[in-house]
Amino acid sequence: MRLEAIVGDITTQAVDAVVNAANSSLLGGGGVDGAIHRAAGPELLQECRALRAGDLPDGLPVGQAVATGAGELPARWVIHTVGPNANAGQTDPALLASCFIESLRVAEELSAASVAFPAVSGGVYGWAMSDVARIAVQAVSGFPARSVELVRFVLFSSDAKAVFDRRVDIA
Ligand code: AR6
Repeated sequence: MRLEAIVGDITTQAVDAVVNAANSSLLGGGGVDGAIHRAAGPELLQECRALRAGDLPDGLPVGQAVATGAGELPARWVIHTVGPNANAGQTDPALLASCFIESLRVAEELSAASVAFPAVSGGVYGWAMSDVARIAVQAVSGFPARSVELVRFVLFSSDAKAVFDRRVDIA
């Protein structure tokens, strides 16, 4: 599995699966979540509503992941995960690691070869970017991938990319 970090907009990534830093409602929000829903169009929200009406009446728990189609995005699937919210006292690194591991597990179920991750919990949910990078790279590089060949971390600033690059380089 190859790991890379780039500066970019995750909604423009032509990968098999784009990971969304969602909230438990799965019904949209700000940040990456808002950008993905805007770019994907109403089909994505419809699929999320169907999940809530079906298997996930109480929403998606923190640290879990679930896939939908990707609407108008250049990706094939969106894998929604819910990061821990440090501002609400959710500071267990295992919960954040679980977001990356569970997202990759879902990607493997889809036989995805390429996956793009944002800095889950590194925005509104208040985790330090250095902690997100360390936990993300450790979780991804320890994952026993079969179908997934490329994991791309798509960061919104060159500062965040530099933090990820340091971890990717020693992984
Ligand atoms: N592409 C790549 N990265 C982005 C983009 C983008 N288009 N937009 C923002 N980022 P956040 P969280 C960066 O807040 O901390 C939502 O309202 C951003 O600069 O999106 O997990 C959800 O509905 C930051 O570094 O996710 C939840 O309620 C990183 O993505 C809550 O926010 C993650 O920031 C989730 O908070």
